[in-house]
Amino acid sequence: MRKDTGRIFRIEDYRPCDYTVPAIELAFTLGADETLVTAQLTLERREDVPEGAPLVLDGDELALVDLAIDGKTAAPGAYEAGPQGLTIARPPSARRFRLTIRTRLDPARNGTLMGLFRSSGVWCTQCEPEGFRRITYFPDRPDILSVYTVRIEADRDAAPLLLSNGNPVERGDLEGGRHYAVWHDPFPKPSYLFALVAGDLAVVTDSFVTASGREVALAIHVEHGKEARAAYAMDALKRSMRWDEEVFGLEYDLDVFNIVAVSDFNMGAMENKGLNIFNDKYVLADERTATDADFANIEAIIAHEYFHNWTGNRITCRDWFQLCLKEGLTVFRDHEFSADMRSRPVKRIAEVRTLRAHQFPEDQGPLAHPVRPRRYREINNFYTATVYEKGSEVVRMIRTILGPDDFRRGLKLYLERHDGEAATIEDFIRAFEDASGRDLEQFALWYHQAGTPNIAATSTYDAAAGAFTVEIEQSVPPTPSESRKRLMHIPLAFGLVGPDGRDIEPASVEGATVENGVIHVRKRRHTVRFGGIEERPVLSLNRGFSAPVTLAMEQSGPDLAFLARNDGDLVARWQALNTLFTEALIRGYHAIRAQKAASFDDGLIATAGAIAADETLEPAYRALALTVPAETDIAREIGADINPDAILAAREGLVAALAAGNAGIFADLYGRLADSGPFSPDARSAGRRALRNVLLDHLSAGAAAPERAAAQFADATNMTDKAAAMTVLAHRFPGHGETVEALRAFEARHGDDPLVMDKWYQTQATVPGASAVAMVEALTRHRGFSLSNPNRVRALIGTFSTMNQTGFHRPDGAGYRLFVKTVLDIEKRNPQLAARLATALRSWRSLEPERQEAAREALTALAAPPDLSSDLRDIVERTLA
Ligand code: B3K
Ligand code: ZN
Repeated sequence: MRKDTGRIFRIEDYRPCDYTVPAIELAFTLGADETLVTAQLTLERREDVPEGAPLVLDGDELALVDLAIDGKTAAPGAYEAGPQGLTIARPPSARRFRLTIRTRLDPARNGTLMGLFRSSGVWCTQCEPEGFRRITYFPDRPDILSVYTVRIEADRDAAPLLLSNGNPVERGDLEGGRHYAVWHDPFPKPSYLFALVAGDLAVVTDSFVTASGREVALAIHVEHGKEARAAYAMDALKRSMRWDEEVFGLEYDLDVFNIVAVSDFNMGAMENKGLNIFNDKYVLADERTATDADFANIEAIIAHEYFHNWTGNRITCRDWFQLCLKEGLTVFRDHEFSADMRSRPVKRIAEVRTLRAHQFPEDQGPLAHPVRPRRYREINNFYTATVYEKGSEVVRMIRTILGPDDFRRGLKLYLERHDGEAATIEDFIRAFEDASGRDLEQFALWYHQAGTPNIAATSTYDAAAGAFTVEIEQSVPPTPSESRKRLMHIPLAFGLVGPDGRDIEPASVEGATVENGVIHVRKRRHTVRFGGIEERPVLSLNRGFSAPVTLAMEQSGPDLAFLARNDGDLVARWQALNTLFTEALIRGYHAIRAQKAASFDDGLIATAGAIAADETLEPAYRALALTVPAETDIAREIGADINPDAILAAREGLVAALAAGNAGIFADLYGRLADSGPFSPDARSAGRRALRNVLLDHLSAGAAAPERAAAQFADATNMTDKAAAMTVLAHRFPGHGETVEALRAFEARHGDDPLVMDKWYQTQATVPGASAVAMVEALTRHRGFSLSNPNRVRALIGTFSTMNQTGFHRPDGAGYRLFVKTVLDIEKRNPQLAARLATALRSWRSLEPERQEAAREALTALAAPPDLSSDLRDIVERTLA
């Protein structure tokens, strides 16, 4: 593994490489134990670089076999090669020359899951961001674009399937039961997009005819016997391809498109040119094994990786500081796709929830960084919610500011101008400025400045003057290494909701630029005066979550309840009820901490009941509305001196009050939503199940016995209903006979299906309370548990540490001790996974003092080993700083 060197990479140090690599030929000889790689690089010295400038190539844990320069074996003194790099001090003076590098790899022992590794016997690669240097010596940086030709040779029985990027050119048999295939990718690409897969897999095929009439052969490769479970992914792929043509005018550009599903993968999936590699969790689904959430994730991730073909692959990043250039934009594109495939408001609410749950804590804690960071120690730690999700929000704001037409023109200009190039955020912004004639300089701070801006707003109505005045103030809190912040351009969509529930159009506006229902906040303070307002309106601000900010609005309970029932913007309407829930929970929390009972307002309970019963709202929307903020959401809103036990108690109190106050409505609805007819994963059917399962949880909170959940578990004909019932049993009725039996039956039925069993681990990892630690510890010794399968580790340890607030943050530190031991074990083989897990401690300073001390000890223990990887060292040191 890559040990920490302490080196910091800075954006201002960027300079182009002295040599480019216009072409590379790779030959892989795959063997049971070792793999031999021959790389033939065509190198070209840049015009402005003097003859003989040293050539420095990256490597990571490499073993060189031999090296030839222009076909002649190089003498050992002609170069310096070590595991971490190769330097030729005096390369040939000709502008162009060739290097032939042979390296020997041991994929079976590569636990990092970077470079070439084996997963369930399948050879596969992961090169982003710096994995290619684990295969051969290379200038492994995204601004080096090369044309790849790849020959793969392997045993025919072990690997009937031989895949790489681009189009297939040739294949044939060899002596001794071996065979080979040659692939050529005509599109120059950075090394991080290289991929190879070899193994014995089943295939599902289909085809797609592009808008211009080219036929593309589509294939999804999965483990034998799992072919039927790839049907939904194939359907999602074809819908993605059509959608990108229709919405963005972007067509696929190769003859084939391959997707491979593997079971050991550090991330969701990877967009390698023409050969996407997926965590099988995001490919395989059918009603008996996958939940509706799994189906939705598959649709989104298949689309995301496919969309990268243009935003990421055809136009890539100049350096890794520009990661959001491809990720933020591609997340925005996949969000839009899902919104078109499903329900737009429901999708938007889900995005807001995700952003708040994952990005806000990052932005508000020790790991905060700008959407485009300026420095990093380990780039793998920058595949963050800030780069991805906030990066997407920034693109969305550009559309809000420019309007859809100029936005489309700007994006088209960016794609045309930079096709085949490695670009920067400046290039991206310039395209929108050029297409729209607008100045985005102040707006660009969203890329450069970390931290979640806060908007404070108040409003007053002057009936005599017919004026409604809104006071808005922006502030950006300090973040690590950025103590002083500049004022941002924040687009706030809004509405003035009249007593009849309709928006009032003001006759005049003063105090800020207001365009198309958006207030453009650019100064510290704005006093926006709306004239010609005859009745007192209620302000609906940040509609559609137009800006990723925290909002502190002085709004009365009745006004919020009014918005929750009437706001024409469904996202803002959801927000109003959510704010009411949050405020009630925080009051309950403080009451509990003061040893008093929490009580909940009848009006709020009735509002929630009315929304549950409102048949004009789609079920998926009602499910979101009735979902009480999670413990982590409440903790984030409280902000400091957190006691997770009191949060859990407050939340349980509210859920029980909702159930008690609406028992009739909930039970009736639960009965009427029962599934009838054949299963369909479509959004409408999924929405009905989602609502029914939220109701099951609420009704069970008010029930003395687990009958309803046990019956649903027994009767369920799909995994969504079954897993939901199992979770309600485990969380609300721990230790009950029905719960024990359900967990046993689930394991007996699905014990040999890892993806399904992950749900079983997750359910138990989230059982609230102090006893979870012992249970999770026992599960680490369960025969199905393995530290080398990232999905399993995330299901148990990742879920426990991020979703089980009362168990993980036990005041005696027992949760942390189990966590530290496991993370350090994982670090030895897979540092990237260990570092990702360690971010669970990032909000430790917001805990109450006793837990804070225990967390500090845990972080100190994580930092203690002398030879930590750069991945874990980077996270732990920043978290402790
Ligand atoms: N680009 C990859 C992520 C690579 C992560 C490397 N640690 C998947 C994606 O965002 O589409
Ligand atoms: Zn991506």
